[in-house]
Amino acid sequence: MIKRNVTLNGVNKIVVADPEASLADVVRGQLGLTGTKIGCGTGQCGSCSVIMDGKLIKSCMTKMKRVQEGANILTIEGIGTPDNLHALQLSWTVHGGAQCGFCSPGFIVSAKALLDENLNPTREQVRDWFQKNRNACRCTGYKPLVDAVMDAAKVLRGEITAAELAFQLPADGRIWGTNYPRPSAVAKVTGTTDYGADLICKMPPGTLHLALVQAKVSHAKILSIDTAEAEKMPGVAKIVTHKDVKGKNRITGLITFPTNKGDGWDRPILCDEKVFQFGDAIAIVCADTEANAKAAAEKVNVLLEELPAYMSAPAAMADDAIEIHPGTPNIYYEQKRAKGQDTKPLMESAAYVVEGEYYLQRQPHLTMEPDVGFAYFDEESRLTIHSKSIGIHLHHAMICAGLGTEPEKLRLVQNPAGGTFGYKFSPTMEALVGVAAIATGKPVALKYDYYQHITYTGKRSPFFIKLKYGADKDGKIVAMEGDWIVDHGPYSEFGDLLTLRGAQFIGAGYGIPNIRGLGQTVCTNHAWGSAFRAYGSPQSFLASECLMDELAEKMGKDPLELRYLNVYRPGDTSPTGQAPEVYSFPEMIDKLRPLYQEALKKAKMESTPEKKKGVGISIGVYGCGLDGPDSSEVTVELIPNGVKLISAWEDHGQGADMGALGTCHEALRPLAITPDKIQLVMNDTAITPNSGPSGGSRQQVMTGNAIKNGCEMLINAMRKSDGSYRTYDEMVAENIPLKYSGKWTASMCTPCDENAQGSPFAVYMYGVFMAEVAVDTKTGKTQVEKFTIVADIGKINNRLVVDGQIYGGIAQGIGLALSEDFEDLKKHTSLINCGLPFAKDIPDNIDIIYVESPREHGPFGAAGVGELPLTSPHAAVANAIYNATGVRIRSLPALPEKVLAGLK
Ligand code: MCN
Ligand code: FES
Ligand code: FES
Repeated sequence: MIKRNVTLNGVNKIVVADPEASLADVVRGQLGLTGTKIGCGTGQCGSCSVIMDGKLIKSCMTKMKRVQEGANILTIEGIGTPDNLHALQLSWTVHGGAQCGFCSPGFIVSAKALLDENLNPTREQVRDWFQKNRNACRCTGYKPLVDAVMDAAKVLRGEITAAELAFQLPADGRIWGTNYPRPSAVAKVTGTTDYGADLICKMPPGTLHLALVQAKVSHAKILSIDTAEAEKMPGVAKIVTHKDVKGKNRITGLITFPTNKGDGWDRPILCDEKVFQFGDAIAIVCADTEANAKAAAEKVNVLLEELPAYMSAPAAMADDAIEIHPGTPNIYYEQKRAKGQDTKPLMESAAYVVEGEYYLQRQPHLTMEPDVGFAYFDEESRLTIHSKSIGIHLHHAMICAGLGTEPEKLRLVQNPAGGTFGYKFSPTMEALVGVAAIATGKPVALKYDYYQHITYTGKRSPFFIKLKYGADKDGKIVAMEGDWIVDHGPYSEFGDLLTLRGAQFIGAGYGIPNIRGLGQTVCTNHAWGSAFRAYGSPQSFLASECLMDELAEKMGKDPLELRYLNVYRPGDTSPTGQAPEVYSFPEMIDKLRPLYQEALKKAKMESTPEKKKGVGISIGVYGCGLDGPDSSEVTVELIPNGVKLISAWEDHGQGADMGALGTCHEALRPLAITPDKIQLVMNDTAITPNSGPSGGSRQQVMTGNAIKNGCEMLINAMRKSDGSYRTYDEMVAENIPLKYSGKWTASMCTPCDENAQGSPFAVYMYGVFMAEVAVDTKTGKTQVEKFTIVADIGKINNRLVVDGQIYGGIAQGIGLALSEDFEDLKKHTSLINCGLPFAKDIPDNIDIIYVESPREHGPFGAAGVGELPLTSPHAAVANAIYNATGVRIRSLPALPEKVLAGLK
């Protein structure tokens, strides 16, 4: 042990610590300052940034032995507090810098170090600083963070006051459509939000810490599991294996379609007979400390017989491939698409025919917060599981039978989440902490390190797509044909639904009358397929939007004008045969056209043989909801000092709190209450009704409508005959109920049939994307210099939130286009190796143009937004690379070596 006298946030402290411990662990665990977050834990993300003796450092990489006697340490807690925000913290809230907020303390500390050095930086200097110091954010696309630093610097220089920077409530008190900062922003920017790992630091004594024994191969038969040696290790309370699981020991994938050849019960909680993928959990060590649990996990002996591992769909589809789940064929689901006439004769007679083959990679989510959860028995003896779940009621149904718990004895709670982007549409560790709590009867906690987080959570499923368009002499597409293969990894959950997404979105946006094709879902031994923002559509649009450019080229037509000719117009229907609810594309393209023409001119002017510049276009569409008559429920209750809104609008970081507050405030406008009078109660199956998962960009529409419905009922009950409203006391005195259940069902929707025909969603989001790129012809490296999106997401609830959603989604699209992948289990195991974009990889120049067509079925005209910006920005980038260089990249990511090979 070492002793140090340090000054921590201006206060003298004596610290006694293990010299090998990290400063991050000591600050968080021993000193209780959990504002400093641990993301990657390996110096790549900056979540743990602190300032020591005037220098910005990564506390996860700083061992206590390197902390000098008398060191002066500044953490986020020393920068400002919720009632005394530093200008940077205020600016972060005003610019929407904290979405999930997990990166915010690290960024703010980093920005403080920059402004201490240079109080008048340029935007480029701010970007350089974040790049150099490796401050990573997965939510915001960086631009709002640069905006925040620039405005904070103005306050610190005395050019504007903090009051001038702060959000001003409009005179009419209405917050709908404004930049009202989300309610959780202040806690996020001050480091006072407790995420899962912070809550674990604050669990009661006696909590057991868990470590997993995981498979290091991708496919094997389990011959034996020997825990004897591990049980004797220090601090071990129990080693849990499949034998300890009381229930079915399976997580059900809740198969969506009866034609699925599997039954959905294919994912073990703890492996019993087989290992299906790298990282599969085989046993759980429960011990007094995390270190003891991890040491003991090393001593569990698992004897395996390795089986051939099928690491991609074609390998698992080969004739000689064995069944990964014996009894279920590796191709376990097929989805036909058939609209209009047979396409064969139409292709033969078409004036123009183009075809191409495309592959979209296994995109990793790369949230800043690694997966985390804990479990205990509550005061009603309910097994209570806290996690990052963005579908608490859904996950309840998926894990209950596997655990062997009575449904009413299982409770799921969502912790504040540091981003999920859909990976938490799947249960991850919920059932693991659940079985450990049942087996030990104690509170238990489990944190994945970043390696586990990458290798043992779901990924975007790769699609292999063959696509063909037949067009008439003017370029109007008359027929589309094509098959797609979905590599869904070993677990079937939602694999059939994802395959259907191909049928819904390949070619979406265009009124193509005749379509044929077949999608196949394939079981493999690579990472299991989980949801990822825009689920199934980036795969679909890579094919249909790049092929559109190929058609334009073949015809000698401008790609934007060819799109203009083909986009939905009255009388057209979508690939599923549904009439669009609005026809905004022509107006959207009209808005983009002058900018596009200008961009083309600029690219031509600035292009040199060393740096070739180009412009690419794509369109994107996505549905808001789960297929068919999706529904949501909330409770609205009048309380003495306002209104309580109880919902399970789970928060990934997108802004569920703001969404709920903004919608509720708008619905309650007749009561003229201020936003602070609306109390939000969220995300606990014991308290909140089933609002459905935060997937499919559904909550603003589904839960938004349910909130509106509940508020209307309350207002009706409060209304007096003279048109004024009863007070709380008057309601109580007259014995009028105070609590109303708001519900909404998309009853106008029908799920798709066996030909993928139907009206699956009531509301869609529409986007037109334009990427401007420069390709270095020596290295093959592509830089996106500017990005423009025209978005129709209906009426906007919160402008700050939707701007943030769009910036962040586009940044993920640029990563998808150029760098991100999870293929090589040895290489793709860190943020940098997985290709996470840092500040300088994303343009500072991102323009958003809104077309707000009101939606009949959206609350106050709103559609969703979350997934729109990741539907097809990558296709615009791929098209721009072609425009710049003539190199057509059909398999992403467009790594420099691929582009270079094309150039040669
Ligand atoms: N909104 C609005 N006006 C509109 C539409 C939406 O102000 N016209 C706001 C909503 O109030 C909400 C946000 O935009 O705060 C997103 O709303 P919506 O599109 O309905 O999506 P959900 O709330 O259902 O969120 C899920 C969606 C999905 S599916 C993924 S994946 C996702 C996403 O949102 N993951 C995210 N955004 C994310 N953002 C962050 N920072 N982190 C993630 O993991
Ligand atoms: Fe320290 Fe990522 S750099 S947690
Ligand atoms: Fe930066 Fe979520 S706000 S990672």
